[in-house]
Amino acid sequence: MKKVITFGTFDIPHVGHVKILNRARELGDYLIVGVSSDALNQSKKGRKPVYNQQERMFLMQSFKGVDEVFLEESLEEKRDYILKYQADVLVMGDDWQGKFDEFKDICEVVYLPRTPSISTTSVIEVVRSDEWENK
Ligand code: C2G
Repeated sequence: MKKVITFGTFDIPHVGHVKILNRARELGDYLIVGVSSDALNQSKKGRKPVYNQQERMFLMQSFKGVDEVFLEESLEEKRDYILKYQADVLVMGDDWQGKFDEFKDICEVVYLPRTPSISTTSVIEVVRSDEWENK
């Protein structure tokens, strides 16, 4: 069985998230998702996620095609997570292009193109703006 692993915050799940998960799943038979903890997100992006880690893990578990979910507590532990979950492929969006090449000794590393024009930040901005209220 070919296992695929991917990581992310997946806050306010959107089309870009679903697309990368679907494409990741197609690269193997079993998809494992490391969901960034609230603390990791705070240190990485300087803000609290809208949905907390339990909610984000629950949402990811509910996605068709996601077989297993765990909490990613530190960016530095990627190698340990890949080994622990015996992943054959690491998938990340191409905003991370080249950043995880160091793991090519233990798994295949694949960067998939991000879906254009959508992000958690842009959803927050649109909902906050008058533009949305007047739609
Ligand atoms: N993504 C995408 N298209 C978008 C937005 C996001 O393909 N329009 C992908 C990202 O490239 C990433 C995944 O969806 O692979 C999750 O995105 P984020 O929640 O923004 O996660 P990120 O902050 O990139 O966290 O250990 C690494 C981090 O946990 C990755």
